[in-house]
Amino acid sequence: MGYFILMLDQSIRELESGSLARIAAAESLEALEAVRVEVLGRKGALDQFFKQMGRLAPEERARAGKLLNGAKQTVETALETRKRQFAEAALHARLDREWVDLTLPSPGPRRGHFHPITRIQGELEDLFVSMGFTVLDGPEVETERHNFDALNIPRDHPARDMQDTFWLDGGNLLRTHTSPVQVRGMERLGPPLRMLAPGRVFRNESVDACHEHTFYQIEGMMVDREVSVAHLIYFMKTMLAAVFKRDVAVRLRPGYFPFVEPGFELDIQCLICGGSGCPVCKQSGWVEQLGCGLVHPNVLRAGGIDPEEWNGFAFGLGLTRLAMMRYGIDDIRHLQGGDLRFLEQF
Ligand code: 2NL
Repeated sequence: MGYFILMLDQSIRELESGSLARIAAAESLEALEAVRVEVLGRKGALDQFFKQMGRLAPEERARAGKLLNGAKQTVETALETRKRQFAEAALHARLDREWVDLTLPSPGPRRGHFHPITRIQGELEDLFVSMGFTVLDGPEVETERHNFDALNIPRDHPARDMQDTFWLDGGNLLRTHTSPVQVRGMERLGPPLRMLAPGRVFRNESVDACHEHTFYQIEGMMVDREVSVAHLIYFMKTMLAAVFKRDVAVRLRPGYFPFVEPGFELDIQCLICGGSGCPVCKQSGWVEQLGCGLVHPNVLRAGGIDPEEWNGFAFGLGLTRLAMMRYGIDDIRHLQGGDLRFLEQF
């Protein structure tokens, strides 16, 4: 065996062991690829050796060829093995990140909750039922008689306009207040009576921060033999104390509603500033809360009740306004928008 072939043997072995060391030390797929290109690639180190084989004698060429092929195999196998190690390490890292503890107790089903307006309505229903009132329901599509005529609202009253009322084909309408429920209540229950009429009402007006075309009202009425404004004030104070969960000071101002006489606007002392003046009460110390009064004799008569023998008080208020006051909400559209991120706060 000549000197040249000995040198060739040694170089091949050195290339092989050098490559294996670099593969073992490689820390990335890129580093492995660099080794592959340098050693196994076209014009790579092994290729250079193969090219020199032509200069060898035939039997030496066979031996060197075997050696070279062996080195090539060894390096290829080492590359594959190291690549697989990388893949397994990546998989283990992922599994470490993504583990799930199957023994953890379940968080349970997510519980829903009532809309703030529904909650206030439910609380008021419970309170008035505890004071002897019956909660009534009625149709949202009403007759002109129940919504207007029976309530002593004149035929030329602006509330009957196209602008204020959604009129339907055939002369019916979407109720503009829950009063028609109380008209039906007078007819059905007869005196003496105490009733509460919560519900959805509709007004044909444009929507802004304070107005919706659809909103919620609660009305109530008590009819007996000698009902006075003192009774009215007692029930209103009891109701407002329950809603705001504290005693509230109230004041009455004269107010006009065709269905009551006398009629009042009832204000509460501002809950934000305590009456000293702030933006919510527009510096007046008082916030308008509801309308009320003694039921007009014409309305009692329209409900089949003799005003010579019976009288009563009635009141009406917007549930939306009440909810906004109680929760400090400044835009009515939040309450009706249906965005759970907002509603879940209450
Ligand atoms: C308001 C004012 C009010 C009534 C509603 C009523 C109903 C009948 C007879 C007499 Cl059947 N009165 N309801 C009385 C006074 C005021 O509502 O501003 N509501 C939001």
